[in-house]
Amino acid sequence: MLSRHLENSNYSILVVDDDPVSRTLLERILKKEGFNVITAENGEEALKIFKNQYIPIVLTDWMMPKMSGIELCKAIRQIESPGYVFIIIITAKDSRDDIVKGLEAGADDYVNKPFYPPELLARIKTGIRILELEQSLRKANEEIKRLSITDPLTGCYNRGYLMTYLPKEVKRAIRYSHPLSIAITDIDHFKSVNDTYGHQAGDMVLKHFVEIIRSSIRDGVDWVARYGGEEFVIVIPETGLEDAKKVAERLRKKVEDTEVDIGDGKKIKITASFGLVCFDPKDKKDISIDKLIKEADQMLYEAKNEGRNRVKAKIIT
Ligand code: GH3
Ligand code: MG
Ligand code: MG
Repeated sequence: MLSRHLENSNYSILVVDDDPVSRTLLERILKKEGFNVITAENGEEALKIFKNQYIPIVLTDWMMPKMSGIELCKAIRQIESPGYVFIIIITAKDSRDDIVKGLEAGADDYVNKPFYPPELLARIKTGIRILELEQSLRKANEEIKRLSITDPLTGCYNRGYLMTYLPKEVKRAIRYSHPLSIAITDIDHFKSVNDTYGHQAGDMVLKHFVEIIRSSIRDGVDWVARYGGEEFVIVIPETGLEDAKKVAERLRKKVEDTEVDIGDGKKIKITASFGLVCFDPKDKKDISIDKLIKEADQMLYEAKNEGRNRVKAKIIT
């Protein structure tokens, strides 16, 4: 009894009825079961409440002034909510055609007036089962979506995300006429880390490297994606070449200065090279992702050639 009460208290129910006696009766029954109850006198008022807050269960009368239960059902189904809304129509109408009409308007279930409280509560319980199922599906979908864009080793975005979202960054840069900088960074002599300390140590270095990048870029604006083995692309929106150079230089320095714990009490130092490019819509109308990456790759190649552990940068013209 007590645990059911606690569970029910997780659910709010919107009771919509123009008749104060029915409304109060419903409210009393539901509150006794532990539910949070919110009441409204007609569909219009209910919709206003609903638009301000997601309420998972709605019990509504059919015939009401201003907005009927049927219209309310239809309106609720048009709203995008963070979860499913289970709607029960409580009505004196009980012809088969009325029932069909109610269900077609978007109701999940109906109860005849005068209602038998245990039946109503049992139907609400059915609704809760559906709501729980929907929530767990929603969570599972979110997790799948998260995994599909994440590099499992380092936790940063993967190449698929990069190829989907970098074009959006370019479009946004063009739309607002703001510069966009990107850097490709690659750990120097990483193969020798693997060869000397083993693949597992190499993995720890990769994780550490990404951690440094993530903790040093603007949260929610700049982002990093794994482009290939030990190559990462850092996207720095709304940033011109000079400021982006400072970002890359700061990262380079931090990588150089930080020791990486590779287990067994061993610590090593690494360095990385950076190829940085800036696309400025003021100088150039448009750019393909291929070209953007290719140009950054070229800069990275030069940074490697000139001795590694450095930033090479240019404006794309
Ligand atoms: P450079 O300074 O020219 O970049 O030399 P490098 O040795 O870093 O470059 P190279 O591209 O020859 O080596 C990259 C190495 O990265 C080879 C590959 O085995 C290793 N690698 C790629 N992905 C992973 C990974 O997920 N974990 C580990 N441990 N190593 C990886
Ligand atoms: Mg390398
Ligand atoms: Mg490489």
